Amino acid sequence: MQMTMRWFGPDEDKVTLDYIRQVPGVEGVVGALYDVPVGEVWPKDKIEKLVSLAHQANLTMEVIESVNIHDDIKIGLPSRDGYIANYKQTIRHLAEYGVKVICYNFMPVFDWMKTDMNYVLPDGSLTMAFEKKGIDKSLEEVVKEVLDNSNGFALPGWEPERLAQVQTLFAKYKDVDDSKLRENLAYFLKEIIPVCEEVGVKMAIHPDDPPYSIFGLPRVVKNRDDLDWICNAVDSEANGITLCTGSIAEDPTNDVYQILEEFTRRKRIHFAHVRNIKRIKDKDFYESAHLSRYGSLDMFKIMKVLHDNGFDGYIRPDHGRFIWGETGRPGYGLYDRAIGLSYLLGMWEALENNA
Ligand SMILES: [Mn+2]
Repeated sequence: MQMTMRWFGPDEDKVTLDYIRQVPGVEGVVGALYDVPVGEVWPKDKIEKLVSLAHQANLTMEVIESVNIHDDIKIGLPSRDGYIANYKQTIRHLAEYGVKVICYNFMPVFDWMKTDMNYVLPDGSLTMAFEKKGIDKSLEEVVKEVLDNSNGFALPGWEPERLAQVQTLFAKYKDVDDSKLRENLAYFLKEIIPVCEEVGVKMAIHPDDPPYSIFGLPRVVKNRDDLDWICNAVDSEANGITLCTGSIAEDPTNDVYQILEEFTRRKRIHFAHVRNIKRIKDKDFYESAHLSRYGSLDMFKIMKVLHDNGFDGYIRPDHGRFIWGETGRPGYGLYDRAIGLSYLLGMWEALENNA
């Protein structure tokens, strides 16, 4: 197991590599290029520069999150083949610089959805929350609220230029239902997985966030059966999963422990986002502190299932709250992620010593 933290690069992140390297137990950062338009090839010189910054700080950069997928691939337009060719080239380039895992998602329009970016907890800390009443509004209002409350930081997968045309984007997806989206995902995987096998890269799909349909959009990474379908679509270890405990547990009918156990055993979980959520009512929730007692998930059970089934991929604490007056990109402050990460490592050490 390798513990990592997400890092948004030298220009986009308040949290520097110098700070990250001081968090005990962190071995690597999860990076990405944010200045390459979705669908284009990631140039080697930019990758080299980014990876070498991590190496200079004595950190690995073996996981990329994310190489986003162009809408034309998800919609299944004839232009997808060009974008898939670009994606293959990006995979080859990343492999040359030591990248082992690529996290991605296959959600139309929105990469994730929260309705409150600065939800205040009783102890005064700030976190992100999702409440159904927050999306009972016009699309434009929902988009504006997320973008206006990002504390001035760009949000991954929420490119303002793209979302300025949110109605046009929705219109493009009007003929794409679950089965069509699934077909388009399989088409994409059949194309790229052989390249991944050739260069030693593993793809790792992130579950939908939230893992059910919103605004009538199709969803194909919601639960155990979806993950099973994806794994079988191309039966290769290179066709894997980023198991995000928070996202998958947003649907209370998902058994996060059983899903973790099955797909760890099947050697398909290459990357784990380990965070806790507190269910408020129905499917409403907020992102709590990592400790089990603050949320609805049994974090020890999560770590034990990973450990006992031979997980040897990458972990990151995913998100943290804002505490001690820190501000920044919602979910990605330094302090609470560092605390959460230490807690996860503490449990891992106990599991190792007990084994
Ligand atoms: Mn996640």
